[in-house]
Amino acid sequence: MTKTAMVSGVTGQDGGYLAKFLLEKGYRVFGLYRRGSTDTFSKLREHGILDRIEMLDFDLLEFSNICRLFKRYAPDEFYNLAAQSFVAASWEEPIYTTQADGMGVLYILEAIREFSPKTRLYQASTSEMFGKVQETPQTESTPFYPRSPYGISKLMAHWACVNYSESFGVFASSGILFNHESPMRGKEFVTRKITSHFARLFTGQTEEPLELGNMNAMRDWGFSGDYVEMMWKILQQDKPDTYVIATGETHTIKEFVEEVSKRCGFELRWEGSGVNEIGVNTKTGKTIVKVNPKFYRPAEVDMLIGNPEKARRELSWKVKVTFKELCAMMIDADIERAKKGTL
Ligand code: NAP
Ligand code: F7E
Repeated sequence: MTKTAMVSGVTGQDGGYLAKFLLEKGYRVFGLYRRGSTDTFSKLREHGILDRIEMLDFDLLEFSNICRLFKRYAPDEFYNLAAQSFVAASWEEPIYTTQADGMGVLYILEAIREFSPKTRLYQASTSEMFGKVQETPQTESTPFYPRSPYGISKLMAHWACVNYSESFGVFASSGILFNHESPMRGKEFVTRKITSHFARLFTGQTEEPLELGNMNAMRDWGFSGDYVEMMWKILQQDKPDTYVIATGETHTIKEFVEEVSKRCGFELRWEGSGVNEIGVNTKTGKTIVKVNPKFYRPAEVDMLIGNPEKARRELSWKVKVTFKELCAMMIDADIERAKKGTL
């Protein structure tokens, strides 16, 4: 029989890759999206899958809507990717972030418990729960220390999944995913902010320098297209569990800039330090990167690096796209878009 999967947050970066992956596996896919005044389906169109997904209205804050979805469709699998996912915004919107990313998950768990107890839930947990890291590298047993309202609300959701599994037998699993990027990444996140700006510099569409915050922060960056397969694998296990998905490598924001810059054929030289640090194109003498303290965070997560040993062992997880390949993939895609006028 055809399996059914619901994907919340289907209009986002991971939603598109996951929906595509599930369609290729033969699933009937319901895409859950929130109605807005503007079109949010562009990523699904770019993936070429919009007409193969059954799109349904969904909002994390609307319990009655969530109950109706489970009552009507009782999907085999539910992937909860919907979230206010931008860490920086979570200090500006801490209450909304907590309602959506924390309470929203409780609504889903309650609806499953009440109306669809056989549904398996995948919850999008995050390395932001490790925040001010208590151990390096981070594993499934590293103590949590979130550093933002986003991290706190995701931690609440994470424990709610563990608790509903233990209390009511709900099949609720979490992937603690470290940063993962792609050409479909939102432009507010640092990697895509860098590649979209460098694509415009490269094609001569701007001469303005790229403004960044803390370039010394370090992240364990993987490719979204690889990580969605792990979400699916996590739900195919015999019992609910938690898995760290990461590459096991970490890089500074500055290294990401350098890699992208090199790919564009720019020679970059760093001058100054702290808020006065700039990146100069040695050929033109122009400043192409500068610091703007406006992008610093009230509390930073300085360094993340995951140990995906459990996923390697139990899910046969292997890193396919390296850091260098990821940078190249993202800048190449943005240069193509810039040339076509679709950036
Ligand atoms: P994303 O691109 O920001 O997508 C978020 C999705 O959630 C969008 O489809 C958005 O819809 C939807 N959404 C936001 N608020 C909603 C609400 N109140 N009700 C219903 N839908 C709502 O995020 P992503 O990078 O794909 O990440 C997917 C999930 O993994 C998120 O939960 C994120 O927190 C988590 N995560 C991401 C990473 C990462 O590095 N990417 C790492 C760990 C965990 P609109 O299109 O309407 O805005
Ligand atoms: O920041 C620094 C910033 O916004 C990465 C989300 O998917 O991954 C993501 O969260 C780092 C931070 O991602 C700028 O201070 C410097 O240290 O790309 P980001 P994030 O906060 O790591 C986790 C795992 C998630 O779960 C989240 O949903 O880059 N940084 N300058 C900057 N960041 C941004 N955005 N913009 C800058 O100008």
